[in-house]
Amino acid sequence: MEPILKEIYDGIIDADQELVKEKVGAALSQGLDADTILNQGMVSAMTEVGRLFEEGEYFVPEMLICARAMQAGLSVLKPAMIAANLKSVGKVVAGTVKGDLHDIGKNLVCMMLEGAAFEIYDLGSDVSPQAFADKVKEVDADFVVMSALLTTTMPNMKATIEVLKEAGLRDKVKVLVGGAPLTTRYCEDIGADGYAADASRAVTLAKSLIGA
Ligand code: B1M
Repeated sequence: MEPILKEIYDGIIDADQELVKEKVGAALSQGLDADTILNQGMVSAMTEVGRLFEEGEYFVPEMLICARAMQAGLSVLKPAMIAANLKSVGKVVAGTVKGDLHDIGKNLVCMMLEGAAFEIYDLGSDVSPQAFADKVKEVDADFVVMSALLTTTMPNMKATIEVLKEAGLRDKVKVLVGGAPLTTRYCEDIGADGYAADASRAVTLAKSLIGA
């Protein structure tokens, strides 16, 4: 690996936002292409962060600050990515379901998916079923990612799936769900395509569903 890519990789794992921004800028100045910087320097680092989380070495706070360092680097890289016309792996419409204001986990999932080259349309929190469906139609999405942290708002995931069905959009998208009170069983019961327990697993799941 190029030394500058290793510095970006280590910077993300150490959650050093300023260093990551500086080194991504330096890598671009050295003539490295956006694809190489993204995949070798950044996505691989987030994969390692996910592994450290799954092994119990990193916890949510570490994962969150590493994701912020990744986002900081992406803000520098984004113009070059657009210029290089990097193909996104898939379009994701994401949000926390209606009635639910918890957005930290959903933001983390969005950051990790964005880091894995998914194109994110983040609708925020308290998102109505109709708003999900409207955005899916507008951007021709490949995925709907829903988060719920309250047992009382979990049923709004099913309501969203129903609206997608009524709009004739259900077969065009993969519906992924997550959030602390969710289970695989609940995911199956409401007819979603997959459940992920955390942000790292959400990336693995989304990639597996499109064979990426
Ligand atoms: Co509230 N809250 N909260 N809260 N809050 C919980 C969820 C609660 C468990 C606390 C408790 O009682 N122990 C409880 C829910 C009980 C229940 O329903 N069974 C609760 C309650 C009751 C409430 C209120 C009703 C309190 C009140 O007003 N009386 C109220 C509801 C407001 C509303 O939403 N309408 C409320 C409000 C709030 C705050 C606004 C103060 C704040 C949220 C701020 C924000 O998000 N911007 C808040 C917080 C911070 C929490 C706790 C303490 C922390 C949640 C969090 O951010 N965790 C929470 C207790 C807890 O979870 N320990 C609690 C960190 C985050 C990174 O984890 O969101 O689980 P998490 O996301 C993980 C995974 O779940 C997964 O990946 C993430 C990262 O690995 N994941 C997905 C999440 N979404 C995914 C989607 C996917 C895949 C994976 O799609 C594929």
